[in-house]
Amino acid sequence: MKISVVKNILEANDRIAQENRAIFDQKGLTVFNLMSSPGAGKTSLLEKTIDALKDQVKLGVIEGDIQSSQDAERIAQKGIPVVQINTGGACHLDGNMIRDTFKEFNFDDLDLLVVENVGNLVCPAEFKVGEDFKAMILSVTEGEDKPTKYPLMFHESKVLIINKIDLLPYLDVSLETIKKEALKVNPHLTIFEVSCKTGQGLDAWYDWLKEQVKTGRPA
Ligand SMILES: Nc1nc2c(ncn2[C@@H]2O[C@H](COP(=O)(O)OP(=O)(O)OP(=O)(O)O)[C@@H](O)[C@H]2O)c(=O)[nH]1
Ligand SMILES: [Mg+2]
Repeated sequence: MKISVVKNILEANDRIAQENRAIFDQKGLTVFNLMSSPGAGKTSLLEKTIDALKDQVKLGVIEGDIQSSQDAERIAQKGIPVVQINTGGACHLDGNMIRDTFKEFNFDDLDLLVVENVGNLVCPAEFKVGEDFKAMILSVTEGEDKPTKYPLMFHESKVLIINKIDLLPYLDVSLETIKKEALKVNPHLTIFEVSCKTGQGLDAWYDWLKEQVKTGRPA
């Protein structure tokens, strides 16, 4: 009985996500859903990405947090449109929450909409919001075993951004092992190794993302 209730919730969410997706497609908007554990560097990556791309790509951001608007305030300082969702306890964003923000944006003025999900390594991966793809961040401080212990997010993501590589000299963690374990869960992952602190590795991420925006838009 319980299983069927969960299934119904996910099916209802999938329908709403599909409707969102149809609107994004109509507007030629590329949308990605950025997920990670709390503190892995989602907002830091967005701040860097906005600084690097804002003259070339018209960006908007939806921030998801259980409470507070601190991340939205960080993004607003960059001068781009941002809406904060407070889930009030829920550990993920869903299609309905995303749809509720649409009135706050002018999609005709945007190329790329990024959804920063609630910091959580499990729940956000279960829910579609109408995105073109999911991207996740794993920071090296989280350890080598995370792909094996929390496989769903790795499985659902198109991109894995391994962040905080500036800290590797201080940790007993192997980047090669993290990558090997992640690729065991999902051999199709595109992987970037970056530091949002030093900027190392970010150019490759920016180039890849620009390409997604270009190819994601109708001719
Ligand atoms: N050393 C180091 N610290 C980083 C790096 N990226 C982010 N941080 C720090 O990690 C902390 C969390 O970064 P955020 O960008 O707020 O992480 P988040 O994933 O958005 O966090 P939530 O939204 O709360 O889940 C901050 O203190 C950042 O300065 C990095 O590459 N290296
Ligand atoms: Mg954040």
